[in-house]
Amino acid sequence: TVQAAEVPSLDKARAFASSRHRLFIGGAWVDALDGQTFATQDPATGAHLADVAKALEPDVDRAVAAARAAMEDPAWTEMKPAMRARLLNRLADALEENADEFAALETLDNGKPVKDARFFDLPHAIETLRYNAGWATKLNGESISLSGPGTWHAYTVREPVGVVAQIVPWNAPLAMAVAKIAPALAAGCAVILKPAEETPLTALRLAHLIAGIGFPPGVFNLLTGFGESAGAALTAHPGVDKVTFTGSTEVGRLILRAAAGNFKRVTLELGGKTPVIVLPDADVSRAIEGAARSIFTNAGQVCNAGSRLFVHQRHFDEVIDGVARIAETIRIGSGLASDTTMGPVISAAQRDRVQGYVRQGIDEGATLRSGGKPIDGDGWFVSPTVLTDTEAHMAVRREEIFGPVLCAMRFDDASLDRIAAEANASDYGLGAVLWTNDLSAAHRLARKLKAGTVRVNGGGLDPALPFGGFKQSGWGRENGREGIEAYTETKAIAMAL
Ligand code: TXE
Repeated sequence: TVQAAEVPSLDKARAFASSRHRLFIGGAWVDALDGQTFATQDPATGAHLADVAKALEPDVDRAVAAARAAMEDPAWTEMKPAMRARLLNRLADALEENADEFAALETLDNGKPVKDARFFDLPHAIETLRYNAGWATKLNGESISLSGPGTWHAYTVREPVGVVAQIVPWNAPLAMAVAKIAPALAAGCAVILKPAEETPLTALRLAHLIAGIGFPPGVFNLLTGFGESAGAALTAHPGVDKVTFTGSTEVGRLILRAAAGNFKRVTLELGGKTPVIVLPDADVSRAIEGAARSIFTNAGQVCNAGSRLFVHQRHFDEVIDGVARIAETIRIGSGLASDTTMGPVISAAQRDRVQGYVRQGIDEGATLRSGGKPIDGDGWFVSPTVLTDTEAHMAVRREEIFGPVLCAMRFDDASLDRIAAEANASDYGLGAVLWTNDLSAAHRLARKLKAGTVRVNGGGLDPALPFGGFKQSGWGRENGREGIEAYTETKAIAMAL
């Protein structure tokens, strides 16, 4: 048992979790129309955590109607951009004031170590709100020179795309929700957020903050519910202008099909199989630490987790020994315990899926270097695992495992082209990480990799840095200028003088 005193605001978070949860539509808290609810569990114990309203198609209709009304309401459509910025900054302040409670709630709901929630997810969400608040006043068009001076006056403006359905997953529930809400609201859109059914609590708590900030009714709506019902109804709804989604590649495909009905704009952040490449001149101790962090953070449930490790043969044994040693010192347990460095995975199904991949990898000839053993007991835990001798055709090398499982490979004095070809041998193209001190090799290799983000010698996530994938890792980019411009339509206005 974890003492509440150890985790600031845990009592508050528990009280919120067990309170009555409803849908937030048109500025009011309402029950689902047919009154249904569903239960969520604490992944560290498997115990009941919360009962949440279950939105179905008629609730989706209500939320879309409220959001459409907001897009006709001058209180929103004629609000000065500077005021939108102020509201987002107020929300950032409110999140900051309640950061301890949000972190505790995220840990109860998702399982991650509370320190990670408090010192990564929360600051990232707060910074994302402030970053996008800054864009609200800077979404300008261009003046365009058409043929012949004095004959045309032509310019572009950026208008909000309209009603946006935002569907987020469970691995970083608050940070992902905010990464979608912040640019949409900064651009002047109306939002319907659907958190993952596994982790609705921080989105619900955030909606309580939003309700007190001063956004006109219907600008932000929250539907808790399941993907195949609420999510599918949102993505097919003719009243929705854009869908932004983070989740599995499989559901990404379903969303594209559903969106085709009225040609919704679509942004997709899907899976990844990020290669981590350690070149001969790398700082080996930093590379070891970075490679381990890249795959074991959040129990590997990160879309750009470094799940394929390519190490030059000169350092292979040292790097694998180092990563395996780190794996063995990881303390697995409840995210609420102060010494835990890896929490549970999100569900029993996810635990079984990850274990299944490890077994399949070993059956296909991979060598188990560390971890790999099931962890019995309550809660859904997986041990950090390192596999070597993996081959390009194996499922563990090709498919996204979304767990703390690293596949390691050695390479000899291959050319950068060969290394790039091996790293690019994937349907995914989300991220890539290089460890090297050779500036020229770093930049040449970075240009050869088919990945949305290439990090050299570390470097993290930032709301200013575009994030998204090549190939089957998705469509479009979040964050940065591109991220907010994706919530706008460009209108060209041309006048004959
Ligand atoms: O994802 P889903 P799941 C990957 C990861 C993981 C696997 C399965 O490999 O092991 O996906 O996870 C909503 N229409 N990622 O099954 O189903 C759902 O309610 C509309 C990578 O949990 O994609 C939830 O809100 N929405 C990833 C969200 O989609 C639908 C993060 C994600 O769930 C829907 C998560 C439908 N038909 C999983 N079906 C990343 N890129 O970070 C489901 N949803």
